[in-house]
Parts: sequence; structure tokens; C-alpha cells
Amino acid sequence: MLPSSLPAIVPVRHDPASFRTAEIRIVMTVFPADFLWGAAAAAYQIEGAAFEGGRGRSVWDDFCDRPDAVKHGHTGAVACDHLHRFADDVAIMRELGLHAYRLSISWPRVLPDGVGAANETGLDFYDRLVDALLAAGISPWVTLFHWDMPSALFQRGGWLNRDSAAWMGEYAELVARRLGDRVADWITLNEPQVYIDLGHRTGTHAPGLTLSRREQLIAGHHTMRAHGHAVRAIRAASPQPCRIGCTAVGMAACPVDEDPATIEAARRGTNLVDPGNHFSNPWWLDPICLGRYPEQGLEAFGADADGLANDADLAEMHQPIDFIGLNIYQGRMVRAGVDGEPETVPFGVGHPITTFDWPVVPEALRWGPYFAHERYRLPVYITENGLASMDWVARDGRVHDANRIDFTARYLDELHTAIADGADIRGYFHWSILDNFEWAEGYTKRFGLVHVDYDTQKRTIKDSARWYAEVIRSNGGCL
Ligand code: GCO
Repeated sequence: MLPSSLPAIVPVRHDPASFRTAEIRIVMTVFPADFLWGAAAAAYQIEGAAFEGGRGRSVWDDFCDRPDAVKHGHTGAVACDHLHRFADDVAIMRELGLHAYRLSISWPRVLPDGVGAANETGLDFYDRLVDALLAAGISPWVTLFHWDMPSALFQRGGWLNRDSAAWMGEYAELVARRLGDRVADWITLNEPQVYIDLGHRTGTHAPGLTLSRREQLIAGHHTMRAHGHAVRAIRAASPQPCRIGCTAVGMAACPVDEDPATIEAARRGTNLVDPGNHFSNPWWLDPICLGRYPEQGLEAFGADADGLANDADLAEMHQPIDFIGLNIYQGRMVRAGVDGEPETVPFGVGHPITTFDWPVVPEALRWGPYFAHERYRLPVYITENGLASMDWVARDGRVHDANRIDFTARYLDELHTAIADGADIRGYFHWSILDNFEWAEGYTKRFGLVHVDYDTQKRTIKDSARWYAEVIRSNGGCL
């Protein structure tokens, strides 16, 4: 017998089958009542039908044509064939009980030349997808730029061209006019940091450039202006009140203990702009949310950033938005070093890693959103989190991805702590609904809740998806 004043909590955490085997438990609703549970994907990674229906080319089509650019020469030409199979995929999402699905629009599918004449067939696909989601009780969350810039615009200079901000505005207006009666949640850019860093500095992603640092900064600057143009266009074109955000990725620096000095070092580490790459958050989110470039970043980039911090451009970037999206996968642990400076504490030998070799750092889902909320005072949505793991269909026909369940449970636990600590975190999207085309890694990394056999396009719902369905149903109570 249990004393009636104490809740019975069966210690079944991280047991893949816990939700089925627990006999005595009081399900505790651990997340806020209106917490949004979803999953995400992006156009080029799943749609396929790359050369059908009047779609124009994107920089990713061009990049995949380069020898050795993508592992095994894989391309997104067919991907998960989602364009033809979206009804079945939405049926799976419904079965899992997703509240929301984050999709992206393929810019060249709706505007083959990037601007100008719209492609009715492309728009019609997104009409049907959005309608199917709504009929399934799933809110569509639409990202406009998830990296597939139309080749026609790249040939005009891409993000290096100052006009790119206006191109994005035109594109956003078209999509908001068409879908805005049914879509209320918009994300302008997905991880401009990664697009600029890997696409314009290291050249390992499309468009495969290795520009000077000055040019990288200019391209990034225009993406932020493009964000501002898109915000204004969506608000003007949307026939209903809508919510708009921007999604960033950022390496969270997490404190190794909760000593205030360690937390302060982690905060500094998280908010530091490293002039050697573009992965910081403040370089991007400060202009967008606060209307200024971070002073420390301007100093670190020196003359390469000359002229960027001008009032007119910052005013374009700094439009009122409703939330910040964060894609968080990994992080580092820090302690306070000399003068309180953040000092990275190396992971121990054998620290868990995913098949991407990314260290498993659940604390990143606590401190990343916590520090972002603290700095920007906007609601935060985790627009991506997940892992690549070694999944295959077992002899019993199922996919037993215990690692994904444990990973996600650990990260969600930490996310819940951030909420308990007072951060305004409104939702979580798992990356990804389907195994898909993982950019330069091709199909070698499986991130899905649903397994895809690329030869037959057969979908197999993984154990993690069934577990995630229970997380959603219990609002985190089964964690
Ligand atoms: C990204 C993307 C996704 C990736 C995911 C796993 O930012 O890289 O938004 O497209 O597939 O993050 O790497």
C-alpha cells in the first residue's frame, strides 16, 4: 500500500517498453497543458520529385551533381518520395498523435526562377499537404527557407546580392497569400548559421563556396535582412493573425555544476561569437531580436564587419517576431576558468556519441533554450532535436531504436527542467518524422521516427515513434 499523500511513480524512466509494462503508475502531466508536440522535416530532404511539376532547380540539385560533394553521390532527386506519398505520411503523423508538423516549402517549386512567375502545380502541392494536415488535426508549421535557394537566384549572386532580401519578401508574400488562410505559424529561415558557414565558408554544403570572411558576413547580413522582409510580407499578406519566428542552431555551453560562477561562465560561452565560424546565436539573433549586432562579435570580426552595423539595415532585420526557434542537438560542458572565462571540460573517454559522432549532451536542451529565453525574452520552440542512429528493420519486421528513445527521454527531461526554471518554452519538434536525405551525408544517417526503405519506399514505424506517441498522449507523463 502506498500512503495516499504520495504519488506513485514507478521508476521506469528510459525503459523503451515502460509505457506498456508499468502496472502501477500515476501519469503526471509534466509539461505545460498547452505544450506543443511535433516533428519536423524539410522539402529537399524528403519531397523527391525534384524535376517534376515545373519545379526549378535549387543550389542543392546543383551541389549534388558535383562529383564527391555528397557521400556515395546520393541526391535528393527521389528522397522519400513524399510529394507523391504525403497522404500516407500524414496518416502516420495522425496515428502518432502529432499536434504539429514542421515542413518547409521548396522555393523553386513555387517560384522556379526564384521571383516572377509562380508555379501553380507547386503551390497546389502545398495546398493539398496543408489541407491533409488540417484534416488530420495537425497544425502546419511552415519554414520558408530551409536551404534550397533557387539556382536562378544563386546565379544572380545569391545571398551576396543585396536584392536577395527583396526576393525573399516576394517569395514570402506569395506563400502567405496562398496558405495564410490555413497556416498560422511561420518560420522565415532555418539555421542561417549553417547555410552560411557550411555553404559559404567551408564549402561542404550547397552552394559549395569558400568565400572570404568579409563576403561570408555580407551573405549572412543579407539573410537577416531577408528575414525582416519576409516577416513584413507574411504579416501583410496573412488573412488571419499569425505567429512568426526564426530558427537558429547554436552550440549551448552547459555548466558542469550549478555554482553561479559556473552558470555565468556557461552563459558567456553560449553567447560568445567565435570569429572562426558562424555558429554563434547572438550574431544572428541579436540583430533580429534586439536590433543590434553584438559588440563582442563586431570586435572579433574586426574590419571584416565594417559597415554592417548600420541603422537602416538593422531596422530591416529587427521586425517584431513572436518566437524563437532553436535546433539543438549537441553542446559542450564548461567550467569557470581564469577570470570566470568559460573553459571547456572535455568529455570522458567513451562518452556516448551518435552515428554522426555528435556527443550526447542532454543538458544542451536545458541551457540552450534557457539562455536564449533569458537574452531575448521571447517564447522558445525547440524546432529540431534528435539523433542519427544505426536503425534497421529487424527480423520481426520492427525497428528497435532504443537509443532514440533513451536520447529523447534524456533531452526532454532537461527541457522540462528549463521550463521549471522559468524559461518560456512552448513546444518541441522531433527531427525528423522520416529518415531522409541528410545533406552532404546523403542517406547514410537515419534521423527518423519512421524508417524509410529507399528501394521500396516502405515506411516502418520505429519503436521510438510509438514511444513518442505515448509521450505526446501523456504530455510527458511517461518520461
Ligand atoms: C539542419 C537541419 C536539418 C538536419 C538536421 C540533422 O539544421 O541541419 O535543419 O535539415 O537534417 O539538423 O543534421
